[in-house]
Amino acid sequence: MKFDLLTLFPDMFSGAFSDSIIKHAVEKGLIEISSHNIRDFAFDKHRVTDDYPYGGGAGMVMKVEPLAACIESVKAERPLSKVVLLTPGGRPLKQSFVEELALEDGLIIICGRYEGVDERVRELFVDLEISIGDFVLTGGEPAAIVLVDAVSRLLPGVLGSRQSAEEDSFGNGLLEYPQYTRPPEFRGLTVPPVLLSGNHREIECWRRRESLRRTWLMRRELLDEADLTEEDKHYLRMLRDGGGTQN
Ligand code: 21W
Repeated sequence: MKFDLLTLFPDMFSGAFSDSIIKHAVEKGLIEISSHNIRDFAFDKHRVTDDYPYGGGAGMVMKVEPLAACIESVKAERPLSKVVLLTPGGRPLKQSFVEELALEDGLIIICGRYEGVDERVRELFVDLEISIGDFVLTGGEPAAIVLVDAVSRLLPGVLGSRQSAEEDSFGNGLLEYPQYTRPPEFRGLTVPPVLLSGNHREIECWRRRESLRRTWLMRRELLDEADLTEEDKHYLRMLRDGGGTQN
């Protein structure tokens, strides 16, 4: 998968993809990441990339001409890639949406700055608008790092066989179960005995119930979409009826 990042601040990405998993995926040729400085496509004397909003108001708007030139230059190299605009008003990123994006040939990702981009960029070039959540960033760059990371780890070969993309939180639609490693006691807090029992059937059952219990407590709405067995539903009914004493 090819990621092209269009930005006014390419330095924000240096270091961002040098962590072991993403870096390794680049080295193995599983993904390719390039950043493009939008300012290199501003051809006026002062290479201006933003301007005052028509109609007035605070802040600046990213100009259409440099963005158009930058997008067209990258798109010419990568005709199959989808053009993504990262914006607070976009479609909220969810694991199911990340799974859809992982099927694409490539993503050309526009990182907005200032108050936003000239609407004609959307009309002319943008295939998808994405938000990473309901909070306000200073620009699209941190969102681009999140998007590249989340999509990359789903591509075949990116995660080692030990880390599986299936098993983790949201991969199965539930929150994670609690995890422990040595020592068996720390400041009076002990590891749940079932994890030391060696009974793999019981461990699996305990972990599933802990996932269900945490999801019920913290993110109840996720249970509507999760794949639940009859046994899961039975356990959830017990939680709902104020249980929790029976395991
Ligand atoms: C923040 C851009 C606020 C625009 C019209 C009139 C990309 C982001 C961003 C930013 C505004 C994402 C306005 C979650 C985010 C991003 C920078 C407000 C004001 N519009 N996902 N006035 N949160 N943020 N525009 O902030 O670029 S994905």
